[in-house]
Amino acid sequence: EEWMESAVARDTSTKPIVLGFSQLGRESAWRLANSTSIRNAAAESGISLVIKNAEQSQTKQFEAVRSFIRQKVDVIAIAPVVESGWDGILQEARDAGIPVIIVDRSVDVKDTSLFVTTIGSDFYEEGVKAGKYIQDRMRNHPGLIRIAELQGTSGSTPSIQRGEGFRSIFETRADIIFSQSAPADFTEDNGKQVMKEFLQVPEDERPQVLFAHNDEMAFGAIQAIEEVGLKPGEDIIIVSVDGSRKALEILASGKINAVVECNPLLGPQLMQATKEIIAGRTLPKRMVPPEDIFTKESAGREMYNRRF
Ligand code: GYE
Repeated sequence: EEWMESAVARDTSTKPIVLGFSQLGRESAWRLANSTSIRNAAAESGISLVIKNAEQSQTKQFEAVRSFIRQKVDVIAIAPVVESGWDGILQEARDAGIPVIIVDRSVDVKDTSLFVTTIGSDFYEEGVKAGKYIQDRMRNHPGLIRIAELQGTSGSTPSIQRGEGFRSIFETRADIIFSQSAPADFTEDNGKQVMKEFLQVPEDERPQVLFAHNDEMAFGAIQAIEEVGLKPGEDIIIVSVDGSRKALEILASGKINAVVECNPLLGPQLMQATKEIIAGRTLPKRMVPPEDIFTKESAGREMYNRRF
């Protein structure tokens, strides 16, 4: 009898932690690197990972969370596609007694005790960095400066906060106008399409600056700019966010002028947090990885270090 009990006890203590992760989609190199980082870190730390991809649908994310609840996973992680609408589903997880970690983007809920912690970047600061670069780059430019903006997914934290951080730099500048701004969902195709529309204005109304909320939209925009016979990086100064290797290569070639880093390699921190929750430790409410900005000078050096 006794040995049986201890056998059961030992089995329980060596049973791997099960983590259910609702990833929001596959729209960018950033996202693919984020998923890979989480898969690798889970394997390395002996955590059993169940990952579901929601293809940009919040409803699918709800379904994923409900399936994790039915499977009785130990911890749920969510990379939320948009900020709003999470109160109910997080309550369902709480009722089931399963702790939730928010990864990458944020949720906007009344009761922040519905999640343990958020692991992700300071997107407002990324916008500030992009704005400061443009301010400096355009400091000797005479007359009005028209800025076009390719936003990410509407209602997503990085799009909201990158936009706000960027604008905060130009609040007192009457010579800077945001002439065009529209969402392009963080994808290359939409970036190209929306930029094409932006360029269908009289020549003297074209933007001199483009702020793309991620690299892929900048890649699409570069094609659109070249198709109307303009030089990206010269006729239109371009800043993007993320810092994939491809973006740094294009930065080195001069068609993008600056890339603000956004770190997708959140896997190790997520596994660490998962283990600490299971061990009953208290975590800070927010964990932010350090990030930089790349320019033509640093791109050549940095691109070989990129892991995505
Ligand atoms: O910048 C973009 C991706 O949420 C930080 O989502 C992430 C953003 C990233 O599609 O490329």
